Amino acid sequence: MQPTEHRSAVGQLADDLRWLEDHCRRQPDLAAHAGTLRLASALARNVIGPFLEGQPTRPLHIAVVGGAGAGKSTVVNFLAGAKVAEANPQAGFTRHPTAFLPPGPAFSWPSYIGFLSPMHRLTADTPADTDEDVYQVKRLEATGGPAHPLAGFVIWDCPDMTTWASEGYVGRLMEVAALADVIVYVASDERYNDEVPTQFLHLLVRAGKAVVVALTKMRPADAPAFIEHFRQEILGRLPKLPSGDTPAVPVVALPQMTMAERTDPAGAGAKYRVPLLNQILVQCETDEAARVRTVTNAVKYLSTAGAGLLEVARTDLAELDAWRATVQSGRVAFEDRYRRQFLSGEQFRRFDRFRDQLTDLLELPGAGRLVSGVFWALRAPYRWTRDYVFGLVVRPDVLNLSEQAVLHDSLKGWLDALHAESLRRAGTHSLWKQIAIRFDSELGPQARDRFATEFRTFELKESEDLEDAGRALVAGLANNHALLYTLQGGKFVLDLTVIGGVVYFTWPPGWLLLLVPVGVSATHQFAELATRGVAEGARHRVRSHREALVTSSLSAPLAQWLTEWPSTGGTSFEKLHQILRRVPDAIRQMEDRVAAKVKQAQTPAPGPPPPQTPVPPEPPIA
Ligand SMILES: Nc1nc2c(ncn2[C@@H]2O[C@H](COP(=O)(O)OP(=O)(O)OP(=O)(O)O)[C@@H](O)[C@H]2O)c(=O)[nH]1
Ligand SMILES: [Mg+2]
Repeated sequence: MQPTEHRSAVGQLADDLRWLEDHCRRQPDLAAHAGTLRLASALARNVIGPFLEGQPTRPLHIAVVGGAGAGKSTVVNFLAGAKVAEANPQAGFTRHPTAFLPPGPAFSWPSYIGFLSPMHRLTADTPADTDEDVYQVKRLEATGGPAHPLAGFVIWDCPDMTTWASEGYVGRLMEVAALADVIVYVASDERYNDEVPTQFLHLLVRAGKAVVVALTKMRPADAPAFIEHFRQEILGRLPKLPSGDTPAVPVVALPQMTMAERTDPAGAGAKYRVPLLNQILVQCETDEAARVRTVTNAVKYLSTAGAGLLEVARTDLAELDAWRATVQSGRVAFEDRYRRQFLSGEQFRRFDRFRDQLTDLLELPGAGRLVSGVFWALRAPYRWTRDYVFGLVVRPDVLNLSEQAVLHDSLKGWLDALHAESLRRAGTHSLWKQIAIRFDSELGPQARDRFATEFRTFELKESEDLEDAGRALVAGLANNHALLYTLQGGKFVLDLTVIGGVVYFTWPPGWLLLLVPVGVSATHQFAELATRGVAEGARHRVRSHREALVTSSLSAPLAQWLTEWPSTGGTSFEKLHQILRRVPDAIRQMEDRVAAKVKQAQTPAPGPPPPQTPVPPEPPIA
């Protein structure tokens, strides 16, 4: 497997989880879930990706985490052995992560593309309270003494997760916590059992992180009792590791220290520093074992937490589906109302003009006009009678509501139904709540504006449509010369036959010749009936065409826009679908790839054994 293949697979997984995190962050009650998703995407980006790509194991990473003002920066100084991190009485002072590299044999900073990528690396020394998505890397000065006990480690001073402002920077904490091979969880005497840091600790254990607890600020005499109490109250309730084992979490106390102890951790403060260092080193017997644990636990966590991580996507998609169904049923009601209240009663009177043109076409052209004129004159009594009788028996058209009024009412009905449904469901999910809240100020007015714009295009189209259908009807006959001449000739012959027949059967001419106008009127009536039938067929087609036009120009685009409307906040229907489909597969793949890579690393390469080099002794820790 090529590193680039690993990289794109990991990158896609990390991006999908990150997208979902942003999606949750926009919903106020999902902030905690957003944090979990950030941890998951950072595990892929900062741990699994570099491992699969074969990045060097060194450095291992230690992340110092905990509530605001718990003493994290102070603990970082103890790990570093010098006052390097900015400890500050203002709770929530540290706002972005800073990595401290102990002096010693150089190791290269991870070069994995995407490593910590949501944060920008600062190149200049910047105050710890700079509140931006950044991190900095600082190298500790060499003391000239023995090698630093954490020479192969990076020590991360992290921001808190408890102040009100931390919502804005908790992502930075997650980014580094995910990266860590060892977590130092700092809890102070006063705030050790706060809900938020405890939940965070649970999350880290579920992600399989090796945790060392540093309890701070208690009176030295109280330290043993406090440790015992913490073990029972907090650690006794920890969840299981991804392997199913109960986590073994060592606890170290850093009681209230004097200024001298705090400013000189390697000297005056050594009695507190050494047990802490020892506990960290115990967690990492070898670099390789520590890293393999970090990576395998990361994939195990993703595969066990995967379904839960995607739960939000699943729920949101179900709600979006419900919204789409509501929009669609509104659309059906809209079209139905238009059909009932307008289309079924609409006669398209403008179409009569084309029907009359069709009838006129059946008259003889050119010199035949004269004969047609005679026939027309002969039919005068018929026309008068017909118009008179029609006037008596045909009821005037039922006053049809104007098309615009019907469409307007139908739209109102549609929007009212959507509004009512959003109010009804507002308590069930934030999607509906958002719709209900923003209906009057945004959704409703925007929908009406769009409809008004689309209606203008629709009006133009419908008028063209009617003209086109009428013209096509007339042109269809006018351009079909064979049929036209046959019909014209046929009608003429029929008229002559009728006249000839009347003259023949009533000879000698008498008052019965009056049957001639009756006869030619009858043939004309027949022709009219035929053209009326053809015109009615065309009118019917215009009606169905109009129905299709309302759908394609008005109701379908509006339904599409309404369906997507909750997406203006960033929710994309397709994206949620893609994520639900892609992420579980990607996690399974990661598991397989990591397992294969671990196996490969554990299988000794064939060939002569490497030359034995003396192992340097561990630096003594007093
Ligand atoms: N006297 C005394 N002060 C301490 C001790 N440990 C920490 N402090 C002080 O407590 C304050 C907070 O400590 P920090 O190490 O800055 O705490 P933090 O967890 O990094 O805080 P934020 O970055 O603000 O979240 C600082 O003023 C420290 O000097 C201690 O043992 N004794
Ligand atoms: Mg701090």
